[in-house]
Amino acid sequence: MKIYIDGKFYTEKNAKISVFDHGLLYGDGVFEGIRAYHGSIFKLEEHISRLFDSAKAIMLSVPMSPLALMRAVSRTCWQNKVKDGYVRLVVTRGVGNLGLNPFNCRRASVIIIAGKIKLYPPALYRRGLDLITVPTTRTPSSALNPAIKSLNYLNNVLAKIEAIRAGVPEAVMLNTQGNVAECTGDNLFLVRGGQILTPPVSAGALAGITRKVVIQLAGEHLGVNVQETALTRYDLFTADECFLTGTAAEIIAAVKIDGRVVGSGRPGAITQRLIALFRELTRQEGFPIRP
Ligand code: PXG
Repeated sequence: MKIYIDGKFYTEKNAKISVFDHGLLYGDGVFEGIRAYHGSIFKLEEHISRLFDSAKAIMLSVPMSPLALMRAVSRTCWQNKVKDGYVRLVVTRGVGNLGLNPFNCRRASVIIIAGKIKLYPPALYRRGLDLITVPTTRTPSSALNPAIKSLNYLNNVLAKIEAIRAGVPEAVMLNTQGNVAECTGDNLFLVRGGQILTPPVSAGALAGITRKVVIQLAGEHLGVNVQETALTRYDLFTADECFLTGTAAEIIAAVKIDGRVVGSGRPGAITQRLIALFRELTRQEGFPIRP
């Protein structure tokens, strides 16, 4: 594997960053998880744009232009012969001293890893997920806005631990008001009476790129206007269908939540249509992988 760090490629063994990088010392940095399908990078511009927004929010100056970054992502895929895979793009605050002042760090570092994606097993896509709501709430936006895709993922990691220890693969996170925010690495949607609902980003969710794609596909192909509205656990329990969206998971049904069977207990019709539409779109568009 060849890993991109600040303009150069390194072998996996030699791809190293300093122990004084504030990305490590303080989780100070931002990232993106991006997918390639059939030799093209899906929604690359949107990912780069969100990365720049996250960086701006934490006053991190990305040391490359958006276009140069897009080309670097493409080159890293090419170098690794990745046609279908996963790209992790990380911008760390860079090397500083042992104090949290980010302004002592000279220059941000850009790291790009292109490899294989770990998926939920295929059987889970056919059957659907079992979810629980967890005690750890999503960080309020007044503390650390969940819209920032930062290297500070402990909030999500704690929720993931709670889910896995309870024997389910993913957690539903609530906000401090008790409304549904999102899952640890996915956005959440419900279907009820033919309507599709999802929490607004302001409830404490990342503005997911897959989420946005699903909203567009539902509008254009199913004639359904997705409603962004506050959702409670009651709404989860009484939904006809539930599904999660994310770059890693793509679209996956949830069929049980806190022990309540969702709808028929199998992936629903609207979920399945969206999965087919999403798959089709990933075949049609993307930023080409080039040397
Ligand atoms: N919420 C959170 C908290 C996320 O981290 C999503 C929603 C979905 O957003 P996108 O833009 O992907 O539709 C995410 C995305 C990983 C990994 O390696 C995590 C994400 C994406 C890809 C890989 O854990 N999180």
